[in-house]
Amino acid sequence: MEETYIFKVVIGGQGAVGKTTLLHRYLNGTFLQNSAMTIGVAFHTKQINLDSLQKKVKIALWDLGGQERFRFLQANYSAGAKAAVVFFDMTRIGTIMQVKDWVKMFRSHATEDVPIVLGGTKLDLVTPDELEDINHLARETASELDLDCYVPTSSKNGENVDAIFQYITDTLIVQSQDARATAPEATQSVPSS
Ligand SMILES: Nc1nc2c(ncn2[C@@H]2O[C@H](COP(=O)(O)OP(=O)(O)OP(=O)(O)O)[C@@H](O)[C@H]2O)c(=O)[nH]1
Ligand SMILES: [Mg+2]
Repeated sequence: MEETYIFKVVIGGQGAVGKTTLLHRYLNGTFLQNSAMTIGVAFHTKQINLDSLQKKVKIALWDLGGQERFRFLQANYSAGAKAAVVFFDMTRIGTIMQVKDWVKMFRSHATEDVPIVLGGTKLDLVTPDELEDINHLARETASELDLDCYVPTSSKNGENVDAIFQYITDTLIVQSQDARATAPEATQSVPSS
């Protein structure tokens, strides 16, 4: 019988770093040239069929508006998340300074051990020289904050966009299977007809 897994994934990061544009690329496969600021929060779902495992994964993606004024919503909407991605803008390196606050918020409102990916955006706009320094700082940040991994992305050409969600899906499937092995009633999967 085919099983369906449902996972909530929250997307954070300072305003205008490119969260909505990245989700648009992931969901529609195109670059959104002039994305409007997200007012509050936006919600999307994506279904992935894992034919080889006879499983379906539905990810509920919560795109959190990054502007300071939505801070009160960001925490509320993080509850129950099974994974998170925090983005910074590789062309505005200062945006990496806010990553720590997002991580802290996700760990206190989702779970302490929620898997968190650090994502860099706008890779298409940085030179190879700049990239070296940016990658160095990003890896340092990921290690200091004990994040799962760092992935530089471009929503313009699609580089590494799918890779982020592939990582998350793989991680959550493995976690669910581990959870089922030790406590069958704690699994996140629901049977489908
Ligand atoms: N060249 C380039 N531009 C990008 C990329 N990602 C995002 N942008 C641009 O960056 C701007 C901001 O992107 P958004 O996706 O709206 O940013 P956001 O993080 O959702 O912002 P908030 O909703 O305010 O939190 C838009 O003009 C995008 O076109 C990218 O990978 N490459
Ligand atoms: Mg947005």
